[in-house]
This record gives sequence, structure tokens and C-alpha cells, in this order.
Amino acid sequence: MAGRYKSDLKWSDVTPKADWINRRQLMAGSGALALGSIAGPAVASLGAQKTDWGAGLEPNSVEEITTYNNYYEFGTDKGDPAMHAHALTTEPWSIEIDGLVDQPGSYGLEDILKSVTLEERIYRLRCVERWSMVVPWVGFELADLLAMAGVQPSAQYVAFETALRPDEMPGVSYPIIDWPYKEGLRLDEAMHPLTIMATGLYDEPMPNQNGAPIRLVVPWKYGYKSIKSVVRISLVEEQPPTAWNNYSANEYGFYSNVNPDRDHPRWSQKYERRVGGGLFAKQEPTLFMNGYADEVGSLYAGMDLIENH
Ligand SMILES: Nc1nc2c(c(=O)[nH]1)N[C@H]1C(S)=C(S)[C@@H](COP(=O)(O)O)O[C@H]1N2
Ligand SMILES: [Mo]
Repeated sequence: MAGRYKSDLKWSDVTPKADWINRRQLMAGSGALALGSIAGPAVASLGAQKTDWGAGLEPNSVEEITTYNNYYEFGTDKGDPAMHAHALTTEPWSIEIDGLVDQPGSYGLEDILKSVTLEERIYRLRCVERWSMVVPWVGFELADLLAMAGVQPSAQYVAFETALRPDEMPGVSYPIIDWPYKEGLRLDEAMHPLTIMATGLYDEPMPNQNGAPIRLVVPWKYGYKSIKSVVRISLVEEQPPTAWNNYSANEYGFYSNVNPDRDHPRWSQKYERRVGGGLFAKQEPTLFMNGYADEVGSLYAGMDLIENH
């Protein structure tokens, strides 16, 4: 961990409780399902451990994080997931872990949560569309989950799949991508301590629109790598097919590391705009690897990152 991201400060420590409560009442009053399936103000916090990640980053508000979303299974407008994702049944939930593992099988989320420590990780999120946010995730390292399943030496990549529930997901009746949504990482990327499975944000259970009950978060890659509502994790030998790469390989590479020097074919990636800054928010320079190059740069030593975009 580079010193840049170290802090003892947890965002909820610096957010006045009254503000927090007011926000929640506001959301309840407006009928917004900003916190997913959780009804009313009596929600137990997750009690996530403070961590060193995210010093100097000011998180976006819970309203911004839960009303400006990409979750195409619920529609392609930024407001669609907040409107429709409440229909997703998130309990019970299990993840099928298969492929090159010693203990393949169905892992109940409840059981997984008994053997991991939830931490708060304040990370930058950079969408390929050029907007960005800072999110105080709650989660645990993907490496811990993979260790439970026992990764075999021949495994080289990790493939992920989102739930496919036509009855609950109005967006999947449109053949935008080849459902279910799929993503993938090289094994060393998956095992990196920055890579987490997130089960909440702002110390509350994950809102449905953000990928409840459990989603991947890979902060140095474009947001679409951070696949939501994961139901399958497969350890494989070959680079797995991924949703957006299948859609258009030239636009969406397998690696998709945030890179100001590799433009999207239809727009420059040199700048980004922070969500919540208003209509006239000034553009900020895109950070190589989204600001995490000190941590993850060595994973790509000797690789041409334009070729392998
Ligand atoms: N299953 C699924 N996962 C997904 C998406 C999606 O449409 N479906 N959108 C991705 C994109 S493009 C981004 S930018 C992030 C957005 O996460 P957020 O809505 O929590 O900010 O989720 C990613 N994960
Ligand atoms: Mo995105």
C-alpha cells in the first residue's frame, strides 16, 4: 500500500450523524430506493473495519452513488437502476465457484461472510464514459474467497458472471450485450489486495442498483470490469470472454486499465468529470491506472498497454 492512500479516517467518522440521518429520511420521504432492499431507518451498520485506503479522497454522496448508475440489466439510463433494481431478489444468494479449484461448489453468501473480515475501502471509480466518483465500499479481498475454494496451479484467469433473471431484470429483454453480463481478470489481478468483493457502501448493505448483494470492485480498471450481483466465479486456463469486449473489442479491451494515453475510438480518455460537480464541473486529468499505478503497475511490467488495452 502506498502512503498516499493511508489514513485512519473513516468517512462515517467525519460525516456528522445528523446529516446522515437527514439524508436517509429524505430518501425515505421521496420514495427513492436508495438503499436497495432495506426499508426504514433502523438499519444495522455493517461495522466494517477502518482501513488505510482512500486518504485524501472525498467520497461522493450516497445520493450520487445510488442514483447515477450503470446496470444495464435494469435499463440503460443512469436513473433506471435506482428505479428498477429493487425487483432483484438478493436473499438467499450463493456464488457458484467452479473450474480449476480444489473445492468447487455453491458458496452461500452467509457462509462466506462468516469467514471474512469486512473492511471499508474508499476507492476512485472511473467509468469508460469519462465520469468518475469516489465510493466508500465495504468488502473483503477477492483473494480470501479464492483461497476458500483452493485455486489450482493450472488456473490463470478468473471469470465472473452476473445473475440472469428475466423476471426481475427488465433490461435483459433487450439484446444489448450477450447476457448474462460477464467479466474476467488475470489471476494475479484477481489476487491483488486492491481487488475486492464489495457487499456494501457507506457502511450499509449494498444497494441493489450498485450490485447487491455482492459485486466485484477493481479500482484501477474502467468501471465495467467491476461486475455486479455475481453468481458465478470460474477459475480457468484461457482468457475468458467478457461482455463489453465481445460487444466491441477495439473499444473495450480485456485489460481495460484506466489509461489517459489510450483513447476510446470514439472519444479521448485524457480527461474525466466527477459526478456531482454540477453541469459546469471542470474536467480533471485522467490518472494512469486511475491513480493506483504505484500499487498495480508491476503487474504489467514489460507489457504494451496500448496493444493490451
Ligand atoms: N452486471 C453488470 N455489472 C456492471 C454493469 C452492468 O451494466 N451490469 N455496469 C458496469 C459499469 S459500465 C460501471 S461504470 C459500474 C458502475 O457501478 P456503480 O453503478 O455502482 O457506480 O458497474 C459495472 N458493472
Ligand atoms: Mo462504466
